[in-house]
Amino acid sequence: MPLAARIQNATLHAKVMTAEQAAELIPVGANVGMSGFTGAGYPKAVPQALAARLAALHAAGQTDARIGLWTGASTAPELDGALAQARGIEMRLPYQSDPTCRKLINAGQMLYTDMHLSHVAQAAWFGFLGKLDVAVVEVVGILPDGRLIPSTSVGNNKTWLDQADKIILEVNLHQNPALEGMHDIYEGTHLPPHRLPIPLVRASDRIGSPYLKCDPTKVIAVVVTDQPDRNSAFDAPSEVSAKIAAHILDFLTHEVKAGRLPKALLPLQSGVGNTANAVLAGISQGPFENLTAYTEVLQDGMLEMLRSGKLAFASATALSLSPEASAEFNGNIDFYRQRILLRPQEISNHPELVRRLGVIAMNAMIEADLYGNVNSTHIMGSSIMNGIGGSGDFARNAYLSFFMSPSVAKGGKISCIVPMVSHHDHTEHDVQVIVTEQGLADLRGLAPTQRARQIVARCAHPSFRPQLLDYMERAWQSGAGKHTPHLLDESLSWHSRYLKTGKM
Ligand code: 0RQ
Repeated sequence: MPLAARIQNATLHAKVMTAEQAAELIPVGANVGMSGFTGAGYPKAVPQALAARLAALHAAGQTDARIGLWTGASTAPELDGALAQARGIEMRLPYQSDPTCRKLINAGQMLYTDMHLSHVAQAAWFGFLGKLDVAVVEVVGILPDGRLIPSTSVGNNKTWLDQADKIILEVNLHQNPALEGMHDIYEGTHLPPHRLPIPLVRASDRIGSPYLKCDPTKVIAVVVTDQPDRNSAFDAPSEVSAKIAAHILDFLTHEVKAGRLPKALLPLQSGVGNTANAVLAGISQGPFENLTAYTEVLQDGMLEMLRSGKLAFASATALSLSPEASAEFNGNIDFYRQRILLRPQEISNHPELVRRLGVIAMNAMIEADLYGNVNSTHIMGSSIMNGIGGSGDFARNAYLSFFMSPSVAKGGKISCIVPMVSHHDHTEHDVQVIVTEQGLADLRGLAPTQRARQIVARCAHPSFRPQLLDYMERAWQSGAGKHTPHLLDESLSWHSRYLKTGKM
């Protein structure tokens, strides 16, 4: 397809320049809102050119040559990786999963605001995050009137384009032009006190336009790229994740029999990673038909379910596909366009909609405690792993909220069931079901001490059960008359005791 077919607006066509020229237009110290969500639809050239420019300024002694970097969620080495390696990020929000970013954040050399993904757009509109100076957004194409065909993720692009003073567009020729029509950009999100109900009652409802609006007078540069999204392949489901999937499948089957779920279940949300992908593979083996998804990331597992017909429709904000799944998606895009809508993340993760639809939320965790509090973000209570992402948006508002992980980490040395979580992301009030390969604890309607018994009996690894039971007994005794008994000194030092003594 010729470039003029991708950039149909003559004024914007005249603004085509190199990534290096465009990067020169981003002021040092600016807050920059970039596209990108779980390795999809991120700008591929300008961030690398900007990283090179900031690195050169550092080398010349300008140690404060950094930007504030806002995105939809995690991106890829060409964006997060390049800017982090150049020491070019002052403040990062709202979610990342890049190894260099993680290292710098945990070393105190990069600031990080870890936010619920549904909150980001409104926080920007409220002015809570400061001024957004520049938007850098990957698109598939530009229409004659300047409207944009979104790419493989929508994320916060609508807000960045609205809010930023200046806009740089990356038109990626590698992205399939047939993505046109697969997006649903809702414009009706007003600020309090003028907010109205969002008119979405089914996962498949279209409530907006397929295009992003963009004021052409704000566009300072258009850069043309031709590169695929950098998504990695998923592992084949491990024995552990297959067992987790089987427990969830049994539970959902039981809930249908008990009349608490319809046969087609309720819209599914699934977190990121191999375990989440394996759980979808498990559900697709189950007896359910005509399923729907209301989720933020569409991974290989869901694509497979769409193809097999198990899943009738999927609403998300991003595609996060392995290279093989991406090839299959592009080869059959007309089929998928009938069955997928990509929306802004403030809609895909919106509490009102998650609650209305009765979403079944399934997210991975780092650890859970005896009472069902969950840590999704911090290793040993202090070091950030990725961030809370959308897990809290879904968990708090879901019809059913699952958290899952293997029962042990680090080759069995660390228990993922602990007396007290070392960092709280999801409180006991938002967690209904905990699942490990050992089993599933249904916490609905239980008091704290009942929850603890279920979690230890069903989810803890046998090698850690005696220690957990010992802790519970002593906490129960010393905490007589208390609602949620704890031995505070011991619970807080659970992991550090292991590291010091080699024993729990
Ligand atoms: O570390 O790679 O160094 O060995 O943590 O653990 O088991 O590979 O788990 O890839 O499924 O990720 C919660 C991090 C799980 C992810 C989390 C160590 C373990 C390993 C990763 P190594 P696994 P997964 C919607 C939903 C938050 C965002 C979210 C996540 C590493 O799912 O980021 O849910 N969630 N978004 O060894 C010490 C423990 C440990 C531990 C694991 N208890 N103690 N280390 N590890 N448990 C999507 C979006 O929001 C975009």
